[in-house]
Amino acid sequence: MVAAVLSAPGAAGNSAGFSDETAEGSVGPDIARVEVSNDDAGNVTFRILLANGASLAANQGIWLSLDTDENPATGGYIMGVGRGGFDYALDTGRPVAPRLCTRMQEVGGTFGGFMALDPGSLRCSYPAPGVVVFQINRSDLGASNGVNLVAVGEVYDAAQSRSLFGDQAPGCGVTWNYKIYIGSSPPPPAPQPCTTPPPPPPPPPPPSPRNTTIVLSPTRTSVPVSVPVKTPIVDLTVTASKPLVGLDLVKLMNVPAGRTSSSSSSGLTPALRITKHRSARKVTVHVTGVKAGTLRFRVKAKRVPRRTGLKVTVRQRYK
Ligand SMILES: [Ca+2]
Ligand SMILES: [Ca+2]
Repeated sequence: MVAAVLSAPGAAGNSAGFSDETAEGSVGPDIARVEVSNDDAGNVTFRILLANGASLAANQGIWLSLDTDENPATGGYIMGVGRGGFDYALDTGRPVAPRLCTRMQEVGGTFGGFMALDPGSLRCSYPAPGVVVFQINRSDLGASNGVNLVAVGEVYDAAQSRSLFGDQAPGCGVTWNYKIYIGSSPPPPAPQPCTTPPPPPPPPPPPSPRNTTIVLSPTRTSVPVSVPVKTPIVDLTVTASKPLVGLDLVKLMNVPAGRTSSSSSSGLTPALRITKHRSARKVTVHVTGVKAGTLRFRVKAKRVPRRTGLKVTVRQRYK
């Protein structure tokens, strides 16, 4: 049961060959291989090769079960062949000369089974010893684009009214699949099921807080500070080592990257929104609408009795 794709890249239509074990011990003809091909007109040829080139005996035939919509959930199950889902069957027919062949369609009803149809484009032939050929246009197989298939060896009873199924190729309840390609290349793949687009990548982690230490003194009660910023939200915290009267953070401006002027703060930071809380030991300023660049401000106090260290913490956030 080895499948081998025989089609060359770019060749019109498609072709494939499937090999079956031989001498499995079944009654009737022993199928060794099934070769399938189709042309661009949709004519599909099934070549059933019998083991050792043996020709069909007068009481033997070949039955080909076809799941022509490649859907095991539709169609019928017959006499233990495969796992069902067969929509059509091709049969060599009764051993008359010349042999006829029959196109059958699965029918439901009380007993299920297959009903003979007008053969349509079906032709069968026996071009060499041990070779049975069915040819049929896909239009007579439900406009099939591909088939799951099982070939079965048959033995007719003496009255030629019933047949006994023997060798199945492939056996074990499985099927072979053949794609009917029209044109030089396979059809485009079926649309992929809807998938949720991947979430956008998270923003880069904000820089860790930057600390700056400044010193105020009785003779220097106001100190300029400039810190680089990258995020739209910045929390500035000024913490004094000792309480200071009038401790404040003032003249805050945002100089976007590429702008060097600090002579006028009015035009530089039109979207800046500031919330400030003050105490004698600490000033916190929450700033939003910050553009990447620099934040400049002054830390001051009204009265600085003696040299006092202050820690300026800059915490940057995206939200
Ligand atoms: Ca076999
Ligand atoms: Ca089916």
